[in-house]
Order: sequence, then structure tokens, then C-alpha cells
Amino acid sequence: MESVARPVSADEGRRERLRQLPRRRELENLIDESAGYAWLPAGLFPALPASLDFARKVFDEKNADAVLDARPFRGADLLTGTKYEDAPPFFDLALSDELLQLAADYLGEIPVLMRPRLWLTKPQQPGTELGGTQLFHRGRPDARQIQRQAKFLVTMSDVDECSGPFTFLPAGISEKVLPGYRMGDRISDEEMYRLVDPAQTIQFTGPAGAGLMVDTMRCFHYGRRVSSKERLMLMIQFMKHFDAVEEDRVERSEGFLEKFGASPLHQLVIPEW
Ligand SMILES: O=C(O)CCC(=O)C(=O)O
Repeated sequence: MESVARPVSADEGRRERLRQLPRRRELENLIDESAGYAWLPAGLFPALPASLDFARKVFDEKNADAVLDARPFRGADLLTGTKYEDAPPFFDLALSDELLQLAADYLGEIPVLMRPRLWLTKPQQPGTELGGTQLFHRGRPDARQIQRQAKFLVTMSDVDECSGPFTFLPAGISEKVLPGYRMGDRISDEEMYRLVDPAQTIQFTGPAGAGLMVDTMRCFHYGRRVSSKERLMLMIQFMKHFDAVEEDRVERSEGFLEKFGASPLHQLVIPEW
């Protein structure tokens, strides 16, 4: 009987490709599945210094005119990378072998890059009520179905307790508290700390250039409770192809094709939809 090859689905193709990724031994098994996060070891990301220089330049150019969101907790997106030309150094970091290895291993397939963002948050009046992402949450209210993503946060300024550090609970703890939790909903400290010892929260502080990979779908987290020192943060996130929300997708542009057009792997990371 004639055998007919079963067509390979897009997602299967992405899983198969995992084996062809360029790999660094030091990054193998960096992310503990039950924790849902990992600190990025300093010195292993050759594309990072250019991102720091670029972020500083964007900050110097835009800070004076930065329009903060009317809601004090939002701060400003100083830059949103809709295409390669908007922020080549951020895209070079996002598309680097090192970040792709970590994101792909965690998601179990060659993932899709979503729009990188440069966040600026500024001190707010003492006593201002907390809101939005300043409250514990996981997932996103506009896409509650998404269960997993790989988010990279890299400090572009020195961040300490006064600059509203990103603060989170490991996935193992997060997934056990609040069994009826609806993804994207906000939880007060009071409610969370009735269930969890505050000592179990982890704060992401560090000098400019420090990095964290965290699954914000699995780990409860908050940030931006800035008391006295502004914070500049680069956010790069990857999703599974199936989950990649339309409004955060990156456009495939001339600049991208010039640099990565010959790489079938990178074509999957910024696909043509
Ligand atoms: O800016 C922060 O530290 C919080 C970010 C956040 O809530 C998120 O990435 O989902």
C-alpha cells in the first residue's frame, strides 16, 4: 500500500526546529520549570551593551517630553518596537542566539517575538492609591487564555527598592494560591499576604544591565511602586505561535529581512501572518 506522509503542522515544525538551535552550554537548564523564572547570568549576552547605550539615548531624547499615562501607575512606554528599524539594538538582543535558546527551551518550540518595549516609570505622590500592574496579577485581562510566555526584563537604569522593582512569587507558589483565580484579575497585598508569607516574594533589583526571565502568566507579580527613583526597563517577550496576540505582533520589515532574511529560524520568530 502506498504510504502518504502526514503533513507537519506549523506548531510541530516549530517543535522540531528546537533541535537545530545554536546552543550555549551555560544556558542549558537555566530555567527551573517549577520556579518559572531565572536570573540571567552577567556577561553571557553579547548584544546587551548596545541595548544599554540605545536605551540611554532614547531616554535622553524623550524623557523631557515623555507623556506619562494619565493613570499614575502606568508611566510611559518610551519606545515600542513595532519593527526592526524602530530599535535595532533591542531587536538584535531579542533575536540573539542566547535569548532564543532560553525562550525556545522554556516554551518548547521556536517562539514568536512580541513587540519589545522600553518602560519608564517615575515617582508618584506618597499615598497615591495603587492600581493596574502595581497590584498582584498574572496573565493579561485581554487574553486570559494564555497560560505561558517567556518574558525578559532587563534593567536599563540602576533599580533599587525606591524605583518600584518588579516583584514576584515563583510559579510553584503562585499556582497553588487562589485556586479559583481568573487570569488578569488584580489581587490586593492584603489578600495575597493572608495566603503567602511576604518573605516569599522576590524583588528584581540590580544595576543597569541586570536581567530576569520570568513567566508572568504563571508567576504572580507586580511592579512600578516607585517612591523616589525613576526606573527604565527593557521588556522583551515571546509567546507560542498559537498564542501570539495580534496587537503585539512585530512587523516583518526591510531592516529585519536585510539582517535575518537568510535565516529560516528567524523567519519563524518574526513570521509573516
Ligand atoms: O513594570 C512592572 O514591574 C510590572 C510589569 C508587569 O506587570 C508585567 O510585565 O506584566
